[in-house]
Amino acid sequence: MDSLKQINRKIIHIDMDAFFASVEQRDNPSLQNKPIAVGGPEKRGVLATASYEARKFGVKSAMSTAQALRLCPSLIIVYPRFDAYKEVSKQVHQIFNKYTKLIEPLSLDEAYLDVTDCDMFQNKAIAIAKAIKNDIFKNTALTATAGVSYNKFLAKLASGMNKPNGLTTILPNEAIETIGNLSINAFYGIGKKTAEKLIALGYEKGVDLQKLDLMQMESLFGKSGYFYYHICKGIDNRPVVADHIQKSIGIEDTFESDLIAEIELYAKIEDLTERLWLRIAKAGYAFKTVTIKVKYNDFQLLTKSYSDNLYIDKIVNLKNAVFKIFGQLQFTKPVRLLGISVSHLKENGLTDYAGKQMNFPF
Ligand code: TTP
Ligand code: MG
Repeated sequence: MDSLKQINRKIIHIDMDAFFASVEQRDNPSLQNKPIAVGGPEKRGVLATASYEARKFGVKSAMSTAQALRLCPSLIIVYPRFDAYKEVSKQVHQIFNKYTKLIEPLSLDEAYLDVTDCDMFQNKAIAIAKAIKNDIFKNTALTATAGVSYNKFLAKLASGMNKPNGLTTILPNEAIETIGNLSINAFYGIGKKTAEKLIALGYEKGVDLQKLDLMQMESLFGKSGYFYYHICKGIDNRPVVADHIQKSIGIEDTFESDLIAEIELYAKIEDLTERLWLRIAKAGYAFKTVTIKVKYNDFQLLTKSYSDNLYIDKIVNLKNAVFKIFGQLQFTKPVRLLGISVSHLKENGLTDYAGKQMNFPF
């Protein structure tokens, strides 16, 4: 019964194509049809994404700019313009809103839509997805890829199968076979390490996992065994959760050259705290949790959090929390990135406006 009910849902996953790069190509005609990448400078920079022309050379997200230039010497590097991407993201979200209110954004360029109750196009999800793609193109001059199925896992899998500007459907009677053919590396949520372990044990494709019972899946995946056991059978009960609420506010800096001296790190963290407070103050949130993120020069990532029982609503308390965490961190390796974020937010949580103004000359 449960799985029957699931098959009645209609989920669309939308993912903008080469998002940052496409916005740059749209806004600057001299970049069109050329291999471009959006990211940091040649020295120490990392790429956020690359145009499809650049991907032919093997250039991709998270690659160092230096390596990308070795693969594709004619690559044009463009610095990111986050405001432009946010603007497009807002426009696209407004388009989604015409079709359904059940929108779950995953990032600036990706979202799940539950169109089960959408009464446009005779409730045909493929036609709705087509209309959304057209609407996005008409309004933003950018292309998006859509995946259509009866749950989130399959909708996202479908959109990944045919990019860019694709529209792929996985029908209920195709799910088992499609998942069976999926290589372990391509399973959403299975990380590189787990995939390597599974492959070493002889599990290379979905079909190898589909043969296992729940207990075997739990011994392979631990707590996630239950989830993947059902995923392999094409069952994913996760609802599309409309996400109107901001979960965290953060700020981070990648340094031109690595920081080693504690005094430099201290100055940097103080500067970041003050800049973060400006953002918090603008948004008006109080918060309970403060997190510091550190990326070392070998790309090892470390996060450490502190949570207060009461909401923090003053910069002095934010600073105390930040330095409490900072004092517990070991800086054994050169640092290339520092970030701070606050979470467990409360709207309109800042009452101490006078204090805020005194702390900060605007
Ligand atoms: P993605 O949707 O993963 O990538 P994309 O839109 O560039 O390309 P695709 O056609 O394959 O969907 O990410 C969306 C944006 O998020 C991307 O344009 C830039 C940013 N991003 C990063 O900054 N760093 C990353 O490592 C990734 C993967 C994305
Ligand atoms: Mg994308």
